[in-house]
Amino acid sequence: MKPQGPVAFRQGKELAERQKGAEVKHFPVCYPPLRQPNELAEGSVFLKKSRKVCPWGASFGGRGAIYQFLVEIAPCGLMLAIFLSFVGCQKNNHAGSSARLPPTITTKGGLEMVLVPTGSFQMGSPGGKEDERSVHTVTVDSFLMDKYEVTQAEFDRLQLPNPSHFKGPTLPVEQVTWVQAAVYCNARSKAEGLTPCYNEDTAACDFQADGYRLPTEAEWEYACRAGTDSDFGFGSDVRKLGDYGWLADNSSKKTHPVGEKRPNAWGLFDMHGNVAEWCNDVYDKDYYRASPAENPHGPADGKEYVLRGGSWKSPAEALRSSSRLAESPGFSDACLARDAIGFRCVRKVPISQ
Ligand SMILES: [Ca+2]
Repeated sequence: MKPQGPVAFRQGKELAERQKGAEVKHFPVCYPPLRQPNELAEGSVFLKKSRKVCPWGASFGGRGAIYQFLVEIAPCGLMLAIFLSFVGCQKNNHAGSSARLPPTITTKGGLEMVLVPTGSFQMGSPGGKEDERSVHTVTVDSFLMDKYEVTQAEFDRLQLPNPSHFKGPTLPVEQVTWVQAAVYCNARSKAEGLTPCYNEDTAACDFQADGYRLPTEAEWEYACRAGTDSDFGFGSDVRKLGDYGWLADNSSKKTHPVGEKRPNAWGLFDMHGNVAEWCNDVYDKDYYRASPAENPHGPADGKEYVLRGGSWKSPAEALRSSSRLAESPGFSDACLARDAIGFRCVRKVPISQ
């Protein structure tokens, strides 16, 4: 029998097809962590401006973006040597001990990615919300992660429709469904001659493929922590949060160009705030109680996908490294915070590198 994929994906895909070209009529309240006292008023304004939702239709792939490949900048051999050296130094890394930045590469498409080293960390937070409290040791393999949130210029480059509310080439793409994010991943893979990770019919992710995909929830938290075990990637002093991210307190109710705030210890920008970021995992509040210790990929099924990092309209609490959010993949509840939802990509470390 042909696999049908996660319930969440099927619902998102069906909804996207139903709503293609439809007028937005109703925006129910979204998940609590992103709900602010003033958001209902903001949402009312947004409703008047909105015309369409879910521009992704039935077409998952096949977009023939044509552009000239750029040359990989990082010398492969030297980079591998540096990377392996760095990996050896990151085992059991803790707050304050990460002095060296991991290497970065520039992809054929011209984007910078950070070589996140393999390692182990404590996932979750004993003082967090209920779904974070089953703190457990997780080990993840090394991977490449976008240094910045995916921008609207990137969608233009790959000739994909820009779904964003706030327009600007250096702004992160938002109002992007999980499905649209997966479409982007596949398009970016094809444009660089890589094997797409996502099955176009089932949304199943091939983790062995060399193309782009969304990070697992474990990869995301590991990268956000960057060797720390504190509330944020820079420590636990919430007064410093504004130096590292855009949140409700400093965003002036909008997204901001990626990379304007300070990066974390591994050189990743906007892991706290600006746009909340889709992960590859289906969300389950109890998943931590029984998740695998090595490279967990999330539950097999569910109605929502994981969002991480909080956003420009979130309180500080939602920007914590371990804070978990979730949303339906196609905004089936017409989430009020959709203009605060974006993503970044990861990719396997190429053997040749
Ligand atoms: Ca972010």
